[in-house]
Amino acid sequence: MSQGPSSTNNLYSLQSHILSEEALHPGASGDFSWIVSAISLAGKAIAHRVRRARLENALGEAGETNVQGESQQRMDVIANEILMRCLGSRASIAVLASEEDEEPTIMRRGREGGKYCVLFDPLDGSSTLDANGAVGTIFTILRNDPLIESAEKTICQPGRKQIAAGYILYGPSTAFVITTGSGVALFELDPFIGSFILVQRDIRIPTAKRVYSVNEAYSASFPSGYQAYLTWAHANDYSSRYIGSLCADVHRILLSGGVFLYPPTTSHADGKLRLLYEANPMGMIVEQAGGLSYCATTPTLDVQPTKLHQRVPLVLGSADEVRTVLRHIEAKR
Ligand code: P6P
Repeated sequence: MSQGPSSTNNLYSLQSHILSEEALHPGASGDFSWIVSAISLAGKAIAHRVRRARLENALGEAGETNVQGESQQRMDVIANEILMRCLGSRASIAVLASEEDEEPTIMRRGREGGKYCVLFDPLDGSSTLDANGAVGTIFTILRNDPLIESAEKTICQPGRKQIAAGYILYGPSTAFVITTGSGVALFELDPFIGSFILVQRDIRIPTAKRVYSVNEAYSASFPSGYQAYLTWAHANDYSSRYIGSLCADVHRILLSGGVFLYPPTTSHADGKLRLLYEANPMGMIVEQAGGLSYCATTPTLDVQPTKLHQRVPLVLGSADEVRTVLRHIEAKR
């Protein structure tokens, strides 16, 4: 993590952080910094629209079903459009891919340039917006390979190859969490100056915390190893916290520890969460903060993706807590 000013007494913005990270890479062109800057701009614009959504009658369903077979919320469409408009103008982007779009959007291929691919879930958890719940934008940045013809093949890279990952959580405050592979930094939006201000650098997840986060309504259909873990947790004074919005559940675990589980269920035999733009970015953040992230018994970041909207089971959080879940899964294999 770059040695910028201490986060306690100086005003240190996301922009300053990006530029100081860039300075660590001699010869950096600034293309990557421009992309993070575009995501920051999109985050501010989406935060504004999320906060005004009820006043502007922008809540509820858009009347369409997305590629996931889920009913699209109007705010999903608005957030997706904002991200496309902010990122589309960056010359360094070859491919954009969104949870909301069936196919990747090819911006530049082959000799047209474009060093990076950006994948995102524009507004994860948007169905909780009607109840004023916290929602988030999840993003990941990959290198482009101009020699690979297919855009989908280009972005199907294991999570270990991500060069940056993060999320923007629209809650009581707007939090911007990012890692570029050397620790995790937390910024908070100061709406009065319109900047994301550094509040914590190099976040470390507590190695243990007796809190699990899972939708227990589906537990009867969980594989037996996950059921055995829950039975063990119930007998060992664990408490449960589940918001049902991935960014909010992960943010709580990042700051105070615990373990998040989304096991295979009857309706989602491979798990519900998407590998490329949900599990991988969250997995990189959690690993960079000293935690663990697994898809069944494989480290999330080692899973080889095969398609853009591929779903996976997910267990992530405090290292000791994830190991306890894995022990129960292994014992029932
Ligand atoms: P369930 C939101 O729809 C989401 O994709 C994630 O944000 C969240 O972790 C999960 O689904 C919640 O799923 O089945 O518990 O409602």
